[in-house]
Amino acid sequence: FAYLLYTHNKYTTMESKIIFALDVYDYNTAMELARTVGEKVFAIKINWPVILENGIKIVRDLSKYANIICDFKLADIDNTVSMITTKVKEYGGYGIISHSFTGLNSLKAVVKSAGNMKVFSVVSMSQESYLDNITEELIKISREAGVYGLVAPGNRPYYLKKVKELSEGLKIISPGVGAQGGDIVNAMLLGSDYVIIGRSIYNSLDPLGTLEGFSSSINNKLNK
Ligand code: NUP
Repeated sequence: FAYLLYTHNKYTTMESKIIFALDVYDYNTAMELARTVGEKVFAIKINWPVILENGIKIVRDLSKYANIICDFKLADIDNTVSMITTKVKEYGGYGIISHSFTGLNSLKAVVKSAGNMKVFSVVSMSQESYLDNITEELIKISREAGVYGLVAPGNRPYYLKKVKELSEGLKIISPGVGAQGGDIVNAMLLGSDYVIIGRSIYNSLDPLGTLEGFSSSINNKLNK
């Protein structure tokens, strides 16, 4: 338990507005990227690629360098989402991402098993083909379930703005910046609290420099 407390927040720059999406397969590559950028980001978000290759234990290993958010996009019955969430907590996850279209009971089960972990629910996606017709209801369900934050697209301004208007103080984290065409400053101005950036950073020749470039573009434009 003490180990978990120690790893949480120890190294991460809480002021950073960037969540790094670490979508690689290879263990050493993942650890090296985490070591390089961990101190400069709010959190590192991992997804199925790195888990399928390495197993859940990598959450604990990566937690040495940053808060880890597990983007598992849970979408199942209450018992199954509880079992998955419990495992993520056991391995020191900082946060977990769940879908919300499965409804209140399922999302409540995630929040309950998450304990101190932050739960973020997807209410709109960066994929243009996402079915946005129930976004308003998804936000309502999310609030009722007691999630910490919402996932809303940083590359689709209309939907990001709409989510922000209905979010009532829930944190908004936004993918879609960089490789998917979204602009970091626009996303922040429209209401994202944190932007999620993957390929633009890990595919660049200088991941740390690229990350710092994103950070300074926020600081330059938003602090004026
Ligand atoms: O709507 C979403 N869009 C999206 O890209 C919800 C997500 N969770 N993501 C994830 O964010 C996606 O799976 C990937 O891990 C990251 C974006 O990465 P990139 O496009 O910056 O490389």
